[in-house]
Amino acid sequence: MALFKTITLLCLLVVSVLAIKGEIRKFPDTLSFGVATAAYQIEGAWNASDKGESIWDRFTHTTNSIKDKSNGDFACDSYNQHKRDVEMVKELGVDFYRFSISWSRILPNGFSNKISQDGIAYYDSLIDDLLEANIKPYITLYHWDLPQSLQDLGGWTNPMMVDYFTDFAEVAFEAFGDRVKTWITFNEPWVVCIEGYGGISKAPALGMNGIAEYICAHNILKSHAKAYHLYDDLYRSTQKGRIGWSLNANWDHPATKSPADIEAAERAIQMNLGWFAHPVFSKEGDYPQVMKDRVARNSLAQGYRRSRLPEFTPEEIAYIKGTCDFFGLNHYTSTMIRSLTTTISMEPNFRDDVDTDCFYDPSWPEATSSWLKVVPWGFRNLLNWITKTYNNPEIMVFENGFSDKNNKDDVDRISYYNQYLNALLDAIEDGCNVTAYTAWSLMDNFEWLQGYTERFGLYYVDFNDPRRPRTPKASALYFKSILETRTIERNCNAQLNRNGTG
Ligand code: GBE
Repeated sequence: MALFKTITLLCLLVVSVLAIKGEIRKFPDTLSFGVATAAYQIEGAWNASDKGESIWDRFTHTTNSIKDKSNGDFACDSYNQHKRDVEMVKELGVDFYRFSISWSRILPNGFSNKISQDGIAYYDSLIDDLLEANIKPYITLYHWDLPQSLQDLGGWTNPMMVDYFTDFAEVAFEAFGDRVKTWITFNEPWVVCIEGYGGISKAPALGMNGIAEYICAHNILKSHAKAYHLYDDLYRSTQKGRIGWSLNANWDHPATKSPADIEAAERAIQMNLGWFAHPVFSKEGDYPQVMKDRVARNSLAQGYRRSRLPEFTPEEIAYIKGTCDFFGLNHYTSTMIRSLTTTISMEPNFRDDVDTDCFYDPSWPEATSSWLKVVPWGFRNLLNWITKTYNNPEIMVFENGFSDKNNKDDVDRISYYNQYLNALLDAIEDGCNVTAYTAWSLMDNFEWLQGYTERFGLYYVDFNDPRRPRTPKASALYFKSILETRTIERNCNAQLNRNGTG
């Protein structure tokens, strides 16, 4: 691609000019870079060969929930175009590519008695092409696309899922573990449970607020731990890989310096991130104390005979503790938190259990996604909070990114990455042990409820063209130049603004 090379050279030139104008900062050699995607968001081929139906197939086909009435039937057509995907990943010059496996593509009915040879062959080929290009494959086992057959049995509210998930994980370790050395069991269990079980904005849209999300999380924690122990007991010594999961978290910032707001912000982080992180990363294990107290208090006031938050046995607490080789983090944005003094409503609700008022500071720059504001210092604070709270774990950032509507000359995305990568460097200088940074996403894709109306890609995908051509956006070239030099200018935003393009 001659054009690509020319533009790259131009970008490097811009960076050098900036070097003269502003400070250039170097990334440590211990930090590796990647890009990420997820199966349902890119693959398409929803019923190719013997693939089974997933909850996202069912949800998009049978509800009216997706903003542009679209679905992932065809998506980016990566099932047929993964060679092009690998080419792009290679062009960017990243160290690793994080993608997810579609459970129902390799186990069509959800169970491990029947393994799809075509499903395995697809991921085999993707993995081999990546390795050939000298890019490490990082696999997410569960990025939200449960086989519908398992949903029919209750999905994550069914304790049997612990075994079914572990079976699925074992099939993946057996098939791919000779070549894949980084495993992520679950992507954002908070989103799975809060949005899919408590709420209705992700499949299966159960909407049993205050009840189902806690059961879901309980079973996912056990599923994760069991898959971890399986890897640890049977595969680690020969395959020599690492395994963890990836938790989503905002930075929750106290709206004022009042002790009540400071306490509320801490409670918000504990009951969102800590819900999943405390059982695994804290010294004591189990759910955070503040969470156990709050949910129990509200449950009793609402007339329940026990807390809506299930309890772990001491054996389970010990079994779950320590089941991550790294702290996987997906981070995009921040929230302001104020304390509330609500009277307890009789309808159970996770947000009432947390009992804080969240809002966005109106001064924060916006993305297209309503929940995404540009707050780079929040990233630095969050990394420091994790480092302090969980005794300095190795942190791998598995997602970070910015959405817009339809822009190939995406200066706002460049500015976002510049600011967030600077914040990451600040955190490393503060002493945080961050070893991976991942941009979401390699390319525009199916953005769940938002369909194709919000774009996160470094590569532009033309969803009106049946061939789904991909073209690098300005941000792809910017990312590439960062990877080539392993440096970043301190403030490209000011530069963009000065040029009147930001
Ligand atoms: C990730 O989640 C996903 O892993 C990825 O699949 C997705 O494409 C990408 O982000 C971009 O969205 O009104 O504040 O309560 C908050 C990102 C919803 C984490 C959205 C939940 C972002 C956490 C809604 N957020 N999400 S509200």
